[in-house]
Amino acid sequence: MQMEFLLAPEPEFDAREKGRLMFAGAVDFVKGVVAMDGLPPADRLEVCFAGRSNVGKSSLINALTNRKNLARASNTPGRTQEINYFTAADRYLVDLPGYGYAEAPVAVVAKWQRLLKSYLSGRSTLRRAFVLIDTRHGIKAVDDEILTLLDRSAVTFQVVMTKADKVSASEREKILAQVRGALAKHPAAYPEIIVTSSEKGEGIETLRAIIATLS
Ligand SMILES: Nc1nc2c(ncn2[C@@H]2O[C@H](COP(=O)(O)OP(=O)(O)OP(=O)(O)O)[C@@H](O)[C@H]2O)c(=O)[nH]1
Ligand SMILES: [Mg+2]
Repeated sequence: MQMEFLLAPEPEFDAREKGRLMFAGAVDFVKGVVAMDGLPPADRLEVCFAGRSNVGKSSLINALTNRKNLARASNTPGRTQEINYFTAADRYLVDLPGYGYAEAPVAVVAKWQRLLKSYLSGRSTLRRAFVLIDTRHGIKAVDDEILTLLDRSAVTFQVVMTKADKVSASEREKILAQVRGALAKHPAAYPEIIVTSSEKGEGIETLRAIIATLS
C-alpha cells in the first residue's frame, strides 16, 4: 500500500490537554552531552529533534515549552554543538546538533556527526525521532542520509515541517508533495507529517499532544 503521509490531525481534547499540561509544568535542562558515555541513564521515554543546521530545532523546543531561551537558538548555523537533554514530566526531550553544516572546522563537524549518528542508531529508549525539514526547502540529500540511518536502526521518525510562516500556501503544497515522495522510500517514516511555525505557533499544540501521548 502506498502511504499517503497526511497532515497530523488536530488533537482530540484529552490529548491536547495532556500536551498542554506536560509543557506547562517544569521543563528543565539536564545536561549537554559530548560523547555517548555521557548520556543520562536510559530510564525513561525519550524523543529527539534532528535536522539540518539552522532548520529550527532549538526554536521548536522553545516554542513547545513556551520559553524564550531554554534551548539556545541562533542565526549562526552550528549553534547547538552538544546533545542537550531536557526533562518534561516523565520524558526526555533531546535537542541535537544540526547536520549538513559546512562552515565549522572539518574535525569538529566530523566529531558531532559521529556522535549524532551513534546517538540516533544506538539509544535504546529513543521512542521517536522528530526530523525537522524546512518548509522552504524540502528533503535534501543530507536529510535522506539520516532517514536511511533511522530506517536501518529501526527508529520510527516523524517529519516536522518548520518555518511554515515563511512560505505561501501554494509553495507549502509543492514542498509537501516533494516530502511525501521522499518519505515513501523510508520504512521507518511515521505516516503523518506535522507542519509548524515556532514563530506563529502553528502546529505546536499538535506536537505537544503527540509527545505527551506517546507510550
Ligand atoms: N520565521 C521563522 N523563523 C524561524 C522559525 N524557527 C526558527 N527560526 C529561525 O531560524 C534560525 C535558526 O533557528 P534555530 O532554532 O537556532 O535552529 P537549529 O536547528 O537549532 O540550528 P543549529 O543548532 O545550528 O543546528 C533562527 O534565526 C530562528 O529565529 C520559524 O518557525 N519561523
Ligand atoms: Mg540548535
